Amino acid sequence: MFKKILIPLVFITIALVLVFGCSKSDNPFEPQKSGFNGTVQENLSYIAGINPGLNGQIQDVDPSTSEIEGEIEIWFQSFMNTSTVTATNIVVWDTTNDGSIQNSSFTYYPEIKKAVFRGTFSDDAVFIVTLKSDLENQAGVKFDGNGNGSFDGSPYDDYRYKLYTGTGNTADYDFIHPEIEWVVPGTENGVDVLPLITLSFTGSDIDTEDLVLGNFTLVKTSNQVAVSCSLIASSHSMIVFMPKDSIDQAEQYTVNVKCANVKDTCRNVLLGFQDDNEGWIANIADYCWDFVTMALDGNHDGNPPVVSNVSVGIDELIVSFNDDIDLTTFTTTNIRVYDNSTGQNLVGSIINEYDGRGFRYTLENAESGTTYRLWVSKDVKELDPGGWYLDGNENGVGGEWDDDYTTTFTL
Ligand SMILES: [Ca+2]
Ligand SMILES: [Ca+2]
Ligand SMILES: [Ca+2]
Ligand SMILES: [Ca+2]
Repeated sequence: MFKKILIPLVFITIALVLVFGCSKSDNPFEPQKSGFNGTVQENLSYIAGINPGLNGQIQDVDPSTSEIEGEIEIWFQSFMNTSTVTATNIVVWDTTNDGSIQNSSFTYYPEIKKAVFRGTFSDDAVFIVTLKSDLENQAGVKFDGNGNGSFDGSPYDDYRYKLYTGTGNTADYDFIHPEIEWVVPGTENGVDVLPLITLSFTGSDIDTEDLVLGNFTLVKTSNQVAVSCSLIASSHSMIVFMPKDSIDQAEQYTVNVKCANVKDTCRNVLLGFQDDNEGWIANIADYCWDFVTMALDGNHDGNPPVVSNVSVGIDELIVSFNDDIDLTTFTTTNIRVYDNSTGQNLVGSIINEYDGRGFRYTLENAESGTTYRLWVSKDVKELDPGGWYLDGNENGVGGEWDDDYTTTFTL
């Protein structure tokens, strides 16, 4: 009797090691076991074990036939809502033959929290087991496969893993979403008027059929008019395209990538820029960035203004810019000085510099020893011919959401 109990226990322990011992990086759908405290999703760790384990081999339980009669077992930690533990929510797919499993049956044993999938599996193939996020335990808790602490539904919160038969290689199939690794030109100015626009992708497995100009567009930022482009090259890791004709000098352009339309060869969707996206969620946002072309003659100016110097004079803060500023933008809305610790506004007057490239902020209300913060809005604008908004983060493109300028000073 003792032996009978012990064997399944040992078996589950082995299965646990197989489930949880696998490299997490290869399986972004593994449910999160930690973090997101205080959220509904924190108790999702209700897979106790699987057999075969992650990337394991499906055994032939009937060697007397040439087919592979196999069994996939899944143990849950929680008592499940039995109406959700169905063949609809636990799906097995043959990726090698792009089909479902022959002669399949599905059984759930609620008293021991175990689900069993049986069927005739093709030999030398790779299979994906998908545990859909609609599976829930008796408390109504569902999967959080993408590990973001919120319920995004299937397929985003599904949990998937791979199995194989014979010579099938589970490494042939991955669940890793590609990201944009780098772009050229980046967010910058001085860009050639006939630029080669290049994007590099992680993973080196982008489906080149998705690398079409319908998914990668260039528009003039001011009027959103599309620029006609030519596809120069594409590969599993890169796309290069360029305008058919020279674009305008000293103008801002926006590159837009329809990430949701770009997938890798295993149908994983492009998420956006590397480490700077929301993960695998519904409605993946387009990725876009701006650049400014070079000025080819003296009648044009392709350089957004930046703050070139801030210094404390006698009773005044002296702020200089590197270009002629539209002085009507030096307003109390666009320029403020705060007490850095209390956030209280320091009342003062704005006096325009005679050279048109700066202002002074009077400090008659400032107190010695106190640290203040100067804030200049991105809405401060230079005069024509540039007419650019402030480039507070000094990346060569003005007026971006994070182009306000701030600095602190102590009297
Ligand atoms: Ca057999
Ligand atoms: Ca989620
Ligand atoms: Ca300028
Ligand atoms: Ca900027």
